[in-house]
Amino acid sequence: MLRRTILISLLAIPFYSCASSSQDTQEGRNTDECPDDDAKLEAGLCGCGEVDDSTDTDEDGTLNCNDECPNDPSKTEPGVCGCKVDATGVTVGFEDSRLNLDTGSVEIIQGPFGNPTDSGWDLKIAYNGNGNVHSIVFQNQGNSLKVVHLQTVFDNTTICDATSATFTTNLIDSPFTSATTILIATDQNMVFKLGNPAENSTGVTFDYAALGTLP
Ligand SMILES: [Ca+2]
Ligand SMILES: [Ca+2]
Repeated sequence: MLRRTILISLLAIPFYSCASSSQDTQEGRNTDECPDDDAKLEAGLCGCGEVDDSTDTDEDGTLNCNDECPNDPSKTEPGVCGCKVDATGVTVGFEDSRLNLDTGSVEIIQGPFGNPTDSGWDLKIAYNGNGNVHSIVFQNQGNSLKVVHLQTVFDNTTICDATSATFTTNLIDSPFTSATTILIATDQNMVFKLGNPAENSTGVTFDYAALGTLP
């Protein structure tokens, strides 16, 4: 009698164990890929903790939710040189407008050029009557702004080009041509790029963008 009782007990242990494991699977606890995301049972397109969205703005084959550079078709992560930045167009009159970069954007200050070392502005477009290209970018030396002219494609110019460039606080008396990308570093070492200039009789339209901070 005692031997039969022991045998029944031994058979009973694995039976209850199997029943418990089967119950977990039926409740889905063993198949939930996102145990910390109440809204999803599987990673899906965008991973746990993210709402699935099939948008791919730059059409590089990597969805926005997985693309650290969603507007740069050449990159999916910023790396050392950063993602491509969106540029803004601005039109500046010769000698009658000054630009302020301090707010991270360009603010046009109408009025006389005044003293090149006045505070409150960062650059102006001077007019050179000689040659086919008349625009010359002068940075405000009084604000310790530094400048460099590069023969790079504006859209492809990154903070890495600024890192390896030789800036000067001197005025560069060279025309702002369509083959030129001008970098200006503020006293806070925030670097802006200017490029794609198009002149008319009263001023120049160009693109600009903030690239980031020099190390
Ligand atoms: Ca993309
Ligand atoms: Ca991308």
